[in-house]
Amino acid sequence: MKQLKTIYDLAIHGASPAFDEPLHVGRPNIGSKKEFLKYAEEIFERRWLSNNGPLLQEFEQKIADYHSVKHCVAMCNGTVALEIAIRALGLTGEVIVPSYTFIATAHALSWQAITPIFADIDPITHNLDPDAVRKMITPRTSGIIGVHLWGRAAPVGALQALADEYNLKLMFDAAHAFGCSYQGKMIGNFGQCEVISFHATKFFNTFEGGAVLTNDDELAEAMRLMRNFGFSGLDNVIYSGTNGKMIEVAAAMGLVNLAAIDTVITTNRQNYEEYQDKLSDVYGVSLLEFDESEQNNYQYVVMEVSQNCSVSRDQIVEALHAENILARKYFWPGCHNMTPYRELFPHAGLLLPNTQKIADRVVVLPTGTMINKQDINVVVDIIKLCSSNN
Ligand code: T4K
Repeated sequence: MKQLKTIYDLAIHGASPAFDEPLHVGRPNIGSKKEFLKYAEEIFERRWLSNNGPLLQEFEQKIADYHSVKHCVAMCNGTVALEIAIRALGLTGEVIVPSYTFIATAHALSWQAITPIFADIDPITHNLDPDAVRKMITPRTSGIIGVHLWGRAAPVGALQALADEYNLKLMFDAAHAFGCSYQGKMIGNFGQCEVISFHATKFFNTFEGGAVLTNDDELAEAMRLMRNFGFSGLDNVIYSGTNGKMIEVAAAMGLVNLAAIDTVITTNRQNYEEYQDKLSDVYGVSLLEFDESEQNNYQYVVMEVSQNCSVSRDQIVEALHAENILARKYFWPGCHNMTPYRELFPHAGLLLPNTQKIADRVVVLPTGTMINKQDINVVVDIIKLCSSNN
C-alpha cells in the first residue's frame, strides 16, 4: 500500500494511483454462484425462459412478502416499471417530480408525452419539499412522483395530504429503497404504487430488473397485462402494452441474492460506519445520516462537501479518480440541466436553489461487498490529505 503522508503522495501530484484496479461505486453484490448455476440448469431443463415462468412467480411472491405488500409485479428494469406504472395510473399532462434524481424518473414521463415539472428539495433530506411541490401544482397536474432518494423515505404523509387535497395520483420512485421503511412500515405500501430497481449497480440486483409494489388489486392486474403487450388471454389485447417482462434467469439471480440480503445489508452498514467514524474529524465534509429507527439498506455512502471545506467537491472527485477510486457526483447537474429539459425549461434553476446547491456538493463513495475496511481507510486518507493541504 502506498504511503499517504503529504500531498506529493497523491496521484494528482504525480504519484502512482492508490489502486491498480478501479474501485467502483456500483460493484454488483452476488449471492451463491453455485445456487444460481443450479437454477440455470433447471431453466434449461424446463425450456421455460420468460413469460411468467415459475421462478418469476416465486421471486414476485418473495419480494412481496419481504415488503409486506400484496403485489409485486416484476419487470425487465426499473425504468420500464416506472413507465408502466405511470401509464396504468393514467397520468397525463404534468406530473411533479424532483430534479435531484436519476434521469430515468423524468424520462419515464417525457417518453409518454407527459411533462415532468421539477419541484425543489429539502436540503437536509435531499427529498421533495412538500411546500415546493404545492407551488408547482397547476390545472394540468395529474400526479406527483416522490423519490425515496438514497433509500431515505420521501415525506410520504405530507405528499399524500397534498395529493388528497388536489385530487392527484401519488406514486413513488423507490429505486433506491428496496428493504427500507417509513414510520416502521415497509416501502411498497405508500401512494398508489412504488417502483424499485434491481439494476446491477443496486445493492440487490437481478442483472437488470425492476418491480412495481402495490396493494391495489386492479392496478396490479393492469400492470401485469401491460408488461405483456396488453394480452388478456391468448388472442385478446385489452391494453396498449409493451414488453416489460422479467426473464427467468433474472428471477433466479433475484432468488439467490435475496437469500444473501442480510449479509449485504450488514456489510453496507459496517462500511458506512467505518466511513462515518474515520471522516468525523475532517473539517467541511459530512455523511448523510440514516434514521436508525427505520429499516435502511445503506447502499449509498453520500458525502457532502460544504463551502467551509478547503477544497471543492469537484477537486475531491478529481483527486479520487486519479487514485482509481471512481466516486460519483450523483445526481449532478440535476435533471433540469439535462436534455431535453434544459431546452424546454431554460430558467428552471431559478426555482430550484436547493437542488443546485446539493447537486454541487454531493459525492457518492464506493461501498458494497467488493470493498474492505482497508480500502475505505485509503479512500478516507486521500480525502483527508486533499482537504487539509490545498
Ligand atoms: N430511478 C432512480 C432514482 C434510479 O436511481 C434509477 C437507476 C432508476 C430510476 C432506473 O432504474 P433502472 O432502469 O436502471 O433499473 C447507474 C445505474 O445504471 C442506474 O440503474 C442507477 N439508477 C443509477 C443511480 O446508477 P450509471 O450511469 O451511474 O451507471 P454506470 O454504468 O456508470 O455504473 C455505475 C458504477 O458501477 C460504475 O463505477 C461501474 C460499476 N458497475 C456497473 C455495472 C453495470 C459495475 O461494477 N458492474 C456492472 O455490472 O447509472
